[in-house]
Amino acid sequence: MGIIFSGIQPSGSLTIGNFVGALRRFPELQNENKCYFCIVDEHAITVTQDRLKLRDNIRSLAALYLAAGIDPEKSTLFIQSEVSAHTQMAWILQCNSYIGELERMTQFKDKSEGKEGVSAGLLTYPPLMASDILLYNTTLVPVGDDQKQHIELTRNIAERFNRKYNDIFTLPEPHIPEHGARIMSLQDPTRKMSKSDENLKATIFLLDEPKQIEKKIKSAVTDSEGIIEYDKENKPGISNLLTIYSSFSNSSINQIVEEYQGKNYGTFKQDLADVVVNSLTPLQERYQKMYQSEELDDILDRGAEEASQVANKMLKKAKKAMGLGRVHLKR
Ligand code: ATP
Ligand code: LTN
Repeated sequence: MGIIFSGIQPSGSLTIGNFVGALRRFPELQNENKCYFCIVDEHAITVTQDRLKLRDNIRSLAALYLAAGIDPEKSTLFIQSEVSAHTQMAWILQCNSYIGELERMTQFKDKSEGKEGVSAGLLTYPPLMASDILLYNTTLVPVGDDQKQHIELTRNIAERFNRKYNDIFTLPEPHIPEHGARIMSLQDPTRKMSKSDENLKATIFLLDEPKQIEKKIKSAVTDSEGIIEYDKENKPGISNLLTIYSSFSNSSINQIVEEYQGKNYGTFKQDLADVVVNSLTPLQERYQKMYQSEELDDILDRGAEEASQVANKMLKKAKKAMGLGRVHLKR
């Protein structure tokens, strides 16, 4: 049995990228492993969030985890800020991270580039992520391709700590899907589809209405050739749509290319919209029920309690290893 940990930021409404790269792969892991799924709200505040929207996104994300098939009887589902060991461990791990290695993270470079008033939290985001993972003796972290670098850094921080103080941390492995690990923006297919993209046409949200999905797919950037084939370098737009099609159907990219030989982009886009809408509709129905239910609060309360018990044990070990706290004199 492995131990799985993964987190998603409530930094906006979830996209089909989050779904294909992460969320929809979680349920199948629950039977064979102990799983922890987290709403990483403390990561979301590394950039400014609207207070009311953040609260809503947190509840919405919890409901989506359940709608996607997370079973609270099997897995622990919780909100990061409700388990205080995460930020406490993050401080310990920050003190074992180097500024240089944090500055080299692609996500930090992307999110800070050209911005004024970049928060210190954006730089120290990876040690908080390392805490999430290391607190639970995690062996496997299911994520999209963009998070590989953060997991590599988590391993380096853990190894460094183990060597310097005491061998307490398990080194985790990333678990990245073979296909759909990086769904690209519909408007700029050289950039990753992201829930915080300002251009709303670039992103299909899991909770979009069928009409919106259709409209966004129809206005997706392609090329003027009109030939449906997979060529990531020269035809990034149509290649991304093929990846999405394949991710939402049981067909491989080759089969789809074959099926659409001689057909035009319009037909292909209409069929793609139908495929995406048909897979998202049942998820959206389950989501609505969960979002409204009091059961959701009970699940999150239980999740925070279960997670705290495990996390506090590891936090205690880490503090002891570094000499924090005091020696108790027996009376
Ligand atoms: P933000 O835009 O706020 O940075 P995000 O959309 O990149 O957010 P995260 O919360 O950072 O989403 O990521 C949640 C999970 O979804 C991670 O495992 C990440 O690798 C995966 N993921 C995010 N975007 C994509 C994408 N375009 N394709 C595949 N997987 C993705
Ligand atoms: N950094 C991740 C979100 C995240 C995460 C984690 C993923 C925070 N903590 C722990 C896996 C394990 C992201 O931006 N997608």
